[in-house]
Amino acid sequence: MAGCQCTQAAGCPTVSGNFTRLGINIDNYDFLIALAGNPNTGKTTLFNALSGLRQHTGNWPGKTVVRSEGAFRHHEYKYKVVDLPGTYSLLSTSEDEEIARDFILFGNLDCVVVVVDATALERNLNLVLQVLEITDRVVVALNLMDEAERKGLYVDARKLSRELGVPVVPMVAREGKGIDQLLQTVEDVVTGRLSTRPRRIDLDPQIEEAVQQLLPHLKNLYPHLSNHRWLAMRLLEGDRSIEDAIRNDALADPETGSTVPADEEIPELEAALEV
Ligand SMILES: Nc1nc2c(ncn2[C@@H]2O[C@H](COP(=O)(O)OP(=O)(O)O)[C@@H](O)[C@H]2O)c(=O)[nH]1
Ligand SMILES: [Mg+2]
Repeated sequence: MAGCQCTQAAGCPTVSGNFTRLGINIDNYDFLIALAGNPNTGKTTLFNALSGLRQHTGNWPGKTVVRSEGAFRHHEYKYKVVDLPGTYSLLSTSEDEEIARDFILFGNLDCVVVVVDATALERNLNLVLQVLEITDRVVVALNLMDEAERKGLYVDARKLSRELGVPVVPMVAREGKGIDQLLQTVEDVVTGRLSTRPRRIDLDPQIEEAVQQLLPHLKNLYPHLSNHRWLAMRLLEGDRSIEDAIRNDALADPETGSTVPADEEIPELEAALEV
């Protein structure tokens, strides 16, 4: 069982900065991973298989949504794994989507495992592509392969992996099939032995130009973040939750605290957004 048992991050003496906001208990682990995916794809089945009884359930800080985290070891590494709420997208239109999105964006994750239903790939790939826009440390767990077979569907995992630019591991989580390969693949990604090349959408040249204008400002403000391009795209779309996060200094580095230049930078950001 993880060391910290409190469900209220604010009352936990071992958490600080962004970690408090995201509700991560700082335990002794080498790598932090999250399970994302549409509802009913087998995330919790996989989560249970990975963490067994080493689980801790609470709420996401300030939310009514249940948060489960567990710990496991594979080879010489200790992992913390978080079971994210099931979502069809990361557009932040519901509490679940917001939690999943913020955790993938700001949770300092070493890898996101996106669990997909092999019998409903088209619907599931929507979320995969959104996660690939945010991070390149992604492994796709192609689950329910038994159901796909039963329905006469053949999914070519290698081809899918080439198309997506990230590893795809076929699985039957309920029977424990594919878990070894998944863990080996996750290890390869978190240790940097395997580098991914996520498929990303090409932007319209005018939007690309606007993104390029925003990037230096965002990099300057948030050197600790790795997804400046994604932030720029959301700002150009007029995403209120990201605008608010910038204004409220919610994207600050947990190590150094406040993003000091925010007051001077916001007018510059706004000017860049006028293009
Ligand atoms: N046939 C089959 N069923 C599975 C598999 N993995 C999970 N399930 C079942 O799918 C249902 C949803 O699983 P769950 O882990 O709760 O999905 P979640 O909503 O993504 O957390 C449960 O009835 C599981 O037993 C699998 O690989 N094959
Ligand atoms: Mg679940």
